[in-house]
Amino acid sequence: MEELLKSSIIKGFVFSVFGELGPTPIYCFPNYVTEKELEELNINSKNQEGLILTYRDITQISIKNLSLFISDKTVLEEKDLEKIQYFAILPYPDFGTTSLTYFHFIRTNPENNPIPTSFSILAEEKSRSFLYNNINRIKPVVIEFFKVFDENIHDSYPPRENIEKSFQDLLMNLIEIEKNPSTPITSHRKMKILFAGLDNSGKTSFLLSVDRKYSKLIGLKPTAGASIKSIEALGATIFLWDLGGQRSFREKYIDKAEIYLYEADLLFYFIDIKDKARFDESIDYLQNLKNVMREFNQNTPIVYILSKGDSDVLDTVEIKDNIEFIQSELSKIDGEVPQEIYTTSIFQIFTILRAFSSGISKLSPNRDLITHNLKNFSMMTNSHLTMLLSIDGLVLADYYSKDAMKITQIPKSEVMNVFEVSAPQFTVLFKIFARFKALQQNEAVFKVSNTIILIKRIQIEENQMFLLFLVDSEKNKNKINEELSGFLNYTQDLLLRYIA
Ligand SMILES: Nc1nc2c(ncn2[C@@H]2O[C@H](COP(=O)(O)OP(=O)(O)OP(=O)(O)O)[C@@H](O)[C@H]2O)c(=O)[nH]1
Ligand SMILES: [Mg+2]
Repeated sequence: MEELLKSSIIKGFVFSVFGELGPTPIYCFPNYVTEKELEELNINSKNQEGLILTYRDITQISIKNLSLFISDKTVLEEKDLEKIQYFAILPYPDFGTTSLTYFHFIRTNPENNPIPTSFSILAEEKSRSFLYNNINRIKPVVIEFFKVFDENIHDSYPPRENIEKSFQDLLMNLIEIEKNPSTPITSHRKMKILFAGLDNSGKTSFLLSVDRKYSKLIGLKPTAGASIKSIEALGATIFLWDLGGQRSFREKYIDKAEIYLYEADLLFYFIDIKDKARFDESIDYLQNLKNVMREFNQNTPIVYILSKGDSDVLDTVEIKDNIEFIQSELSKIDGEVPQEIYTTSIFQIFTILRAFSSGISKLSPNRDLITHNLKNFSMMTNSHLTMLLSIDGLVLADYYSKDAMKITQIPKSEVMNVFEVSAPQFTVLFKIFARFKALQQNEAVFKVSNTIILIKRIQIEENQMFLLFLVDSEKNKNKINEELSGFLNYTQDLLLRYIA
């Protein structure tokens, strides 16, 4: 096993539980070294290729992992605990590794409470794109492994020798994935996002809006073939492929799918909501794209954009019928109404940013655990609604309480929309005022009828982000300030590895 770890970009495993004495490492591969052994290793330092961890190191890893997971102050129903499972990608700069960590509860015997556990697959930091790009293949392997593993844990943990073979089998399964990764392993994560849909469906306009180059929106020409641009976001390079939608180009994408559609991390599919005459043609094209992508065995998530939903037409019977028709057509293809459908309009730039950020967040393995922490933080600080936004106004995570609807008197179906659409505008206001030094502190307060919207600027290493809160009164600020550093402490690493 030690030799296998040396040859792989996977450098080690650490399994820990939250036991009676707090976070405790149980199994570690390669085995940890004692301080004395470490000294000897340092003296004749030829044996340095593998990961060398002391007991203190693996205790540090357990503490870091488990404090992230059980930051939960809310008492969950016991039966729910066993359903909870998260994956997250976390940095361990001290050991030159990045982990894919699996969190779940195990029940050692029926009388005891489920125990929180963490299992970290430590990979070389410079090869961490492997974890991001293959996470959907790694996840089922790990979940299957623990189904069997959990069965064998009763009142005590079997000795390491007895269990090493099963961890070795797990490692071999992961090495199989490493041998034919879905994307070449690089030191910098690169992503490919496709923008497809018929000609004139609004793809290029959407992209220009994302780019904030509003002035270029007038007099757009149809896109000839694929136009590729890249943006840097949250530490990754994201390539945006605008696939011009005229028929001849569409045929080319399908014929040369290995260039255009291969290795796509995400697809935005556009349907012009006003152009009923072409709905069938558009659904056919979508079906073709999906068929080809299925052949590549890539599970590319799709975000549907119903474009040209300008506010003056959105409430008309015609457009409502069109939206309903498209939803039912899409559910015929997918087996259910897809979750990610956004109506956008270039006249409301924030509808576009919101759809875009929902797509980006789909690329983050850490989103679920961040959301979990944000919920916890919101409950502790009595915030009815909380959002975490990137400096560009992308919504990285959000939380809504039932009270949010009552207080704002916005109907349930609308409250999320209203805030997701308006939150980025608050960050823009904040930035404008900050430039004029109108803001003394890193926060701003907006009074909206009898509620308060509080915006705080936060710093996560070199990245600035915003937190937006909906609270009853300014008094909540104290509680928020008290709890903020704790929240940032256990969320920081998740944010640093959000997508890259
Ligand atoms: N009213 C309205 N018009 C829009 C909207 N989005 C795009 N348009 C218009 O639709 C037309 C086509 O938009 P494009 O963005 O060029 O469409 P495309 O999908 O890139 O087209 P191809 O490059 O040929 O595939 C332009 O005249 C845009 O101004 C919208 O939200 N509302
Ligand atoms: Mg175009």
